Amino acid sequence: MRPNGVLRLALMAFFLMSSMHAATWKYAMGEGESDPQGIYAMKFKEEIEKNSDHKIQVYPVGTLGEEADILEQAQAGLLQFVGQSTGYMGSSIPEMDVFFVPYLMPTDPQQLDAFFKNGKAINTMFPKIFREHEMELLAMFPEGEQVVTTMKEFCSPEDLRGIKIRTMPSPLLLETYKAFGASPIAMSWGDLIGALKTNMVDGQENPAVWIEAYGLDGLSKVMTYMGHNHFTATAMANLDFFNGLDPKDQTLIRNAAAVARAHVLEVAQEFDAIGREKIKAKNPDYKIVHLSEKERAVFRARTASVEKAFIERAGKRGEDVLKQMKADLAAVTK
Ligand code: 6CS
Repeated sequence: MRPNGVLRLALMAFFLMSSMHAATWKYAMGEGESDPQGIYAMKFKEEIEKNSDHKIQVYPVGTLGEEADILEQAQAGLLQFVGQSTGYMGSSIPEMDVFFVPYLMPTDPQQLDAFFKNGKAINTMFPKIFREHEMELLAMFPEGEQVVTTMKEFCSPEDLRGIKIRTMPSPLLLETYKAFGASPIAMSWGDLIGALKTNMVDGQENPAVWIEAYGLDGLSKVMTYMGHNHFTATAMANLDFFNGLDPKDQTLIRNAAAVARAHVLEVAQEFDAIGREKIKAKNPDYKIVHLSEKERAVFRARTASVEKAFIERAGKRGEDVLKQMKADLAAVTK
């Protein structure tokens, strides 16, 4: 074989190997590109593509199915990555419902950062739990403080009696709003706008950035901060896919996930404030209420039944996760 033939063969093998190595990975998420999960995904994509020959194809919510569908697709290996709201995960990973036990997270932004960055439950316990469900946890992050939109003001469980509050499909969120005195209805995001317009539900909870972005303030009269929770999102990889990668690519993914989480932790708080300001500017008559500590204490006193319901469903490990979340909360708020 002529020398240049050997060289050509070597070059072809090299490019074949490098093309085999350069992949396009699918990343589906539960929000749009300009929403917090989208900001996370686009930063992750930027980091992966900046530091390797791989590409990331991002699929916003609705392109490959609704929020409830994409975790199953990722677990089946149809997707390499998935971004998901915790409110859609409790039915497949019961321990994830711990994120719906009220008053378990700090409200102060710095304390919240530390809770997500250093908490043992999130950074040590959940990665092990996710692996049992065919997923490699890459990041968890808050998108903004949960705030409740309704047609009438409320400041006590009595005021919420008979009020139909939509919740994400997490079984524990129904328990939470029953404990708060309301009549909760579990519903996917895709059905909520119609349900609000037809008075099938009276209200719902989401962060201000989401309320403003999707016009939920236009379908309510007041939004109330109870200090009861934050909207938490996750980013994960299919476990078989991740374990099948060479260590270099695993490190690439973990580094990209860490950079993206730091980025979204930074912008999510600002975004939430911007969302609130936009609501005030758009609709000066719209009421924004912050319950007092005394009023919050009445709701907080009702969380025991929610914790009990969580442990009944998530078992001993759920109880251990709950204990650790409380210890993590104490560690950042002391
Ligand atoms: O309320 C929901 O279901 C939606 N809310 C947010 C903040 N993200 C996606 C989720 O589907």
